[in-house]
Order: sequence, then structure tokens, then C-alpha cells
Amino acid sequence: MKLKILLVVPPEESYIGASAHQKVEKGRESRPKLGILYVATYLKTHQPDVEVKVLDCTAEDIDFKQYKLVVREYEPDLVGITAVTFTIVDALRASEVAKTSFPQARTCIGGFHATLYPRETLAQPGVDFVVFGEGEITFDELVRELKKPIGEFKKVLGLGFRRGPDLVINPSRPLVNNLDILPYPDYHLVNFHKYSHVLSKDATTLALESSRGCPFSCIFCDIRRTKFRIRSAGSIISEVLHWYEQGVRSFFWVDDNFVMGRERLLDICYRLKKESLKIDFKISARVDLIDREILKTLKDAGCTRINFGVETGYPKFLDYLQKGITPQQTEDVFRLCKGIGIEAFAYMMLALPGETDQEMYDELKYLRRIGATYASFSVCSPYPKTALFQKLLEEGFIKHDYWQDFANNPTKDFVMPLVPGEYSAEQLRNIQADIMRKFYLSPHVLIHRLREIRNLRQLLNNIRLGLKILWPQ
Ligand code: B12
Ligand code: SF4
Repeated sequence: MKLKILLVVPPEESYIGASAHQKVEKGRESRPKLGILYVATYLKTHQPDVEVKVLDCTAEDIDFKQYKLVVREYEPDLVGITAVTFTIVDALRASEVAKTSFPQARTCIGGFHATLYPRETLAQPGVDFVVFGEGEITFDELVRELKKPIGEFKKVLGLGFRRGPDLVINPSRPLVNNLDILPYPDYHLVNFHKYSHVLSKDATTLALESSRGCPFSCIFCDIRRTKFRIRSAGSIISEVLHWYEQGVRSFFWVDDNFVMGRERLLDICYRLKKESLKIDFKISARVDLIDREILKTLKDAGCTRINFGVETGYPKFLDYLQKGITPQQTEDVFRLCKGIGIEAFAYMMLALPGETDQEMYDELKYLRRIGATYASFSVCSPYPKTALFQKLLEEGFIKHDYWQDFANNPTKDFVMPLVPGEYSAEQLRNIQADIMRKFYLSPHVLIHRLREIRNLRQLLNNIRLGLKILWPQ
């Protein structure tokens, strides 16, 4: 009999994030979870004798009641669930529900939270396995062991499992160096027309990945100083062509730094251009890796928007964050983008350690100066195990490791603390909402927004977004 594997993006009912930005995101669009699709596609390709089903509850609007019915009907041997720290409460619930709905099912949690806290995640009720780090090969090997009468889980790198009352965490698996060995995600495993982006012209937007890792040092980020690895241009182009032939015209690259490696980037863009595709795509990049030639080439290849981690307009805070860029570099790049016709999106952070409310409001002047017409503002929140969290702990701003408490005992009542300072969480959230409102209602942004509306879908999306910005609750 075929082994049946169910891979799940759990319903988001107990999301623990706290920023107003999230409220704007929620309900607005559905983004693919690339990690679980990579895991599913690798398994399907390497073990065709196994039945693989992917259930994206967030995209399909499936709640726990419906999820329970799917598990009961499908009767999976193994349920793999993805989670970042902010969705772990729902992932654990999905794991327990799987076990109560079909007791023979074993469960496995993978994703960023399990990577940070493998033992703590495995210790939760209803979890049989955890996969930490990159999951494709580890999960494939786990399934191979499950096929045997007595699986040798001890030899699977990157896996945690239970042996009687003991929790066993195996050594980590080395990173995949040659990303071309990983088949690109098969979006037919999900209903990919559900994935969209509010700022896209097109209804369907697919996520792609051309590299992994980032050598830079921003202290708020989990990816800092990780090994940068790339896919070949040939493999990337064939993936784009594959989806293009099936009617997809809009893409976004999830790479932390799509523009890393100048020659590689130019090569990808020239090849895309040569194919004369009518596509648009969005990327994320650092301003210090951009110049006119890169922007021009990106534009010719179909790039319509670049997300930049601008963070702040103050050199002192950029230094604190070890961002390695200057406000002037950002200003120059935003001007270049405007000249060339690529949208530049500014990711901003408010309430950095010691930042006054006046300084926060003055970020609006900086954004006006650089001509930003898209921005998001998040209140600086030290994420688990980041260098920022560690620094604030060592400096005594944070008194104890509340993330560790949360990892030991994840509950939906947990409220993510902000950087301790002179403002209360409520004051900061009000400032954040006010700054967001002031930014999007400023004349230069409003005029820009009206000019760019091309179709009814964009008009409705903009109205919806506007209402959420004005009344985030
Ligand atoms: C693209 C992206 C997004 C997109 C898409 C989200 C998504 N869930 O895919 C958007 C913009 C929507 C987003 C939102 C958020 N994101 Co985000 N995001 C990323 C980014 C840049 C890439 C993710 C990605 O697709 N990677 C490529 C895939 C292939 O890798 P992967 O997801 O890690 O999956 C691998 C393994 O984790 C594992 N795996 C994953 N799932 C499973 C499941 C099983 C069963 C198994 C076996 C293995 C497994 O195997 C996969 C293949 O190797 C990462 C940074 C990074 N480079 O990882 C941050 C990152 C994941 N995001 C982060 C955060 C904080 C968020 C938000 C909370 C931000 C906010 N305040 O709103 C939200 C959460 C949304 C959500 N519900 O998940 C943090 C997570 C930190 C943490 N401790 O959890 C990261 C690490 C960035 C950071 N700050 O350092 N994000
Ligand atoms: S924020 Fe971006 S540039 Fe900085 S370390 Fe993280 S991924 Fe790299």
C-alpha cells in the first residue's frame, strides 16, 4: 500500500504577531509557502511510490473544523506541518488535531520555528518528529525510514524524534550547496490561482527562489551571516518558462537579496529579456548592491518593484542595526528607481532602541525626501535568537528570555514584547498607525496611487487597503 503524506500550512487562528502591518496584510492576499512546496516536490520526485498531498489552509480558507475532516477522510500516515515562530501555536494545534482525527497518523513539524527550537518543539504534545534546517532531504529520508518495519531515525541528519520517553535531536544536516539538485516547487500540488499580490496587475502571483542565505550582518535578522548559495541561471529561466506556458505572468522572488552576485544577476536578466516574456516580477534587495546598470537590466527583464530594507533614515540607528548602508545610498537608489521606472518599496522600522516619537515622525520627512511612494512601518520587535535580542538581553534592556519561555510553552495568549523604552506598546501602536496614515494620505503618495490604477481589481484592492490603513482594527 502507498504511504500517504499530508503536508499542511495550518489555519491561522492564533497568529502571535503584534504589528499593525500584519493587520493590513491579513485578508488582503495569499502568499505561497515555498518551504513546504519544496519539501513536497522533492519527496514526490524522489519517491514516486508515495502519495503526497499539500493542504494550504490559509490560501483555501480552511478552518480547524474543515481541516479535521480532511485528515479524517485522507487517513495520512504522516502529517508534515510548517511553522514560523508566529504561527507555531496553530501548527501545534494542527498536529494534535491530526492525531485525534486519525490516531495512526504521525506528525512532523518543520520550518523556521523548529529550526530555532527543535527540542522545545518536539517536546510539545502530539509531535512525533521535528525537521530543523533545510527540509527537503531530511523529510525524504524520514519517509524512507517510515517505510521500513523498524525505522532507523537516529541516522537522519536534521531530524528530531521520540525514543520512548526521550527526545532525540540528531546532528544538523549540512546546507545544500548545489541548489540545482532541488526540483523547483510544483505549484500543481496546490490551487496556485489562489496566490496573489495586492500590488500586482495580475491575479495570480507565484513565489520563486533563486538563492539561499545572506552574508550581511543586520542584527535583527535570522538570516545574517549565512552561506549564500545560488541556482544556475538556466534552472531559473526554465522554471519561469514552465509557469509562463501555463499562463502565469506575475512572480516574486523570495530571495533575501536577489541582486547578490552582479554577473549572475545580469545573466538571469539578459536571458529573461531574450525570451521576450510579458511578465512582471518583484524582488528584495539591499541599496548598496544597486547601480544604474543593474536597475536598467532588471527593468528590461520585467522587474516592476524592489523591496528595500531602508529601516531608518538615521545613521546612528543604521549603525546600531549593523545594516551597513547610509541614508544617502538609499536616497540615491530611490531616485535611480524613479528615473528608470521601478517602484521602490521602503521597509521601515520604528521605535528603535532610544528613538523618540519626534524622530519616528521625522522618518516621514526622510521618506518624502527620497520620494518613496510605498512603505511599511513595523515597530521594532526583537525576534527570537537574533543578535538584536541577544544584545538587548546582555545590555539589560530585556530582563529575561521570554522567547525561550514561549518556545517551552507556546500559548496563544503570548503577546510579542517590543523593545523596552519610554513608550508603552499601545502608544507605539498608535504612533505606528498614525505614521502609516500620514504617509499614505500625503499628497505625493495619493497622487501616485491614483495614477497607477490600471484595472478594476487594482482599484478595489487600493480601496480595501486604504480602508484598512485608516481603520486597522
Ligand atoms: C518570503 C518571506 C515571507 C513572505 C512569505 C511567507 C512564507 N511563510 O513563506 C511574507 C512576506 C508573506 C512573510 C511574512 C512573514 N514573515 Co517572512 N520571510 C520570508 C523569507 C524572506 C523567505 C521564506 C522562504 O520562502 N524561504 C524559502 C523556503 C524554501 O525556505 P523555508 O521557508 O525556510 O523552508 C525550508 C525549511 O524551513 C524547511 N521547512 C519549512 N516548512 C517545513 C515543513 C515541513 C513539514 C518540513 C519537513 C520542513 C519544512 O524546509 C524548507 C526547504 O528547505 C524568510 C527569510 C528566509 N530567507 O528564510 C522570512 C522569515 C521566514 N519571515 C519571518 C517573519 C518574522 C515573518 C512575519 C512574522 C513578518 C510579520 N511581522 O508579519 C510574517 C509571517 C507570515 C507567515 N504566516 O508565515 C522570519 C521568521 C522568524 C521566526 N523566528 O519565525 C524570517 C526568517 C525572516 C527574519 N526576520 O529573519 N515572509
Ligand atoms: S536583513 Fe537582509 S541584508 Fe540584512 S542580514 Fe537579513 S537578509 Fe541579509
